[in-house]
Amino acid sequence: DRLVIATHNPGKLREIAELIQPLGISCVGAEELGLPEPEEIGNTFTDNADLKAREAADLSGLPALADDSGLCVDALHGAPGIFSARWAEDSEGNRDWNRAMEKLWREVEATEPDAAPAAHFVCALAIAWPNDGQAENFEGRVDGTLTWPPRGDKGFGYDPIFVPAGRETTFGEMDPAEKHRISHRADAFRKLVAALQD
Ligand code: ITT
Repeated sequence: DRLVIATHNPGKLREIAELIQPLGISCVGAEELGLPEPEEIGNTFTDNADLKAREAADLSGLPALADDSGLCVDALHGAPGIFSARWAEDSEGNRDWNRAMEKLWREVEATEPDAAPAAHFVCALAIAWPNDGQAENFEGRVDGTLTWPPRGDKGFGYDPIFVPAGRETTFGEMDPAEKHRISHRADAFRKLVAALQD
């Protein structure tokens, strides 16, 4: 049986594929199956992950894994949080990460001019099986600070402005293997793998 990776975000899909690879599970992306992108109407990372996993499982008839994630900034009371992707969208729905990072930094600067602003990434994973109204959830987190200007062209999304705690380089400057040692996504995957082995 194949596992559907219920994401339309290529950066995420690549990371999830790298994290799943050692488990020897064969995967297929939602886009490859022509699955639609569900509207994320939930109020939490977990609700949105559930909704994406359940819809992909029901439509494909295969088990599905979804990831809802985002960057939460303390000085902005947890924003952009579940709206992290939507912050990057223009009125036509096109995403521009440079603009999103700039907008975020401007808002942070307005509240906390010269500190290294505290932030964390969250990753909520959900696995769902077809026509089973529920999903299993695993949540991961990584703490750090924001930096400006952006550094590095690896990773995706907000990686160039996030410095994980205890490091000096941004996620954008790290090789995938290094990011996977500490990332919110890898943290959630460790919990998923531990649960599957029980
Ligand atoms: P899917 O819903 O199709 O999976 P999405 O991009 O819309 O893709 P989310 O709603 O979960 O996914 O948005 C998460 C956003 O948070 C994502 O677009 C990134 O901008 C950001 N994000 C999540 N994990 C990240 C990471 O590891 N590095 C940088 N940014 C990340």
